[in-house]
Amino acid sequence: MVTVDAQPFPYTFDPSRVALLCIDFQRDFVEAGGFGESLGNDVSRLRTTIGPTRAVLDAARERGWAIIHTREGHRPDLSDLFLAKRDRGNPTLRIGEEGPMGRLLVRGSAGHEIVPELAPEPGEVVLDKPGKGAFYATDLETILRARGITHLVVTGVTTEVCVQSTVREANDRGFESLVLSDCTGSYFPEFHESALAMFAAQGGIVGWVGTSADLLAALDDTSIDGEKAS
Ligand code: C5J
Repeated sequence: MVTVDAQPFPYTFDPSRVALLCIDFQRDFVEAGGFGESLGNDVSRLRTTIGPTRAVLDAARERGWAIIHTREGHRPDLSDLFLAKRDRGNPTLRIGEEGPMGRLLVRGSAGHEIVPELAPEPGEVVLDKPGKGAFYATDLETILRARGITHLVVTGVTTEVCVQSTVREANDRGFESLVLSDCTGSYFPEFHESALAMFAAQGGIVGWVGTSADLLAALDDTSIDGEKAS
């Protein structure tokens, strides 16, 4: 078992039953010219998440964890895009319209791809989702249950939108989530802090919050096969 210092109390998991979730590290959210910037956001605020997430991804790969990358986006014909989603944000550049990285949040466009630093490797699951929560209209729950996963280490953007929706959905399905504060980010620092505080409040009503450094330190203390290192 691995135990990580976390809020509101230490987070313990069986390394054979954990998955790393990397939520929506797409060029459209993290790079200039994408969907996030089209909404008037400063995307540089999200880029600080990439380095720590890469370190966690490397550790997860070394240990053979299940790794799941999600991408938010839509079919090219936009048949899975509700008007309630399309009609939000910047009216001059909506989902499906042509931006500097291709059609915004459309599957197959350059902006829909995961940033090269965190690109999926063969054998890792890449899950396309039309909504904010990664369980909504996807087979994520089936994939996790088929592998016996009970615990999720969560990274991704943005903290108060797709990360928050996903950890709440996970909690309702009985998964235990550790959200890494430096591997998640928001265009709004105050929303990032509030969302993290909400997860861990009331005795961890949604989940746990920790740092990549604390997770990596706990993994260093544990051998690759999950035994406590001597
Ligand atoms: C947003 C996301 N912010 N991945 N999506 O629209 O958080």
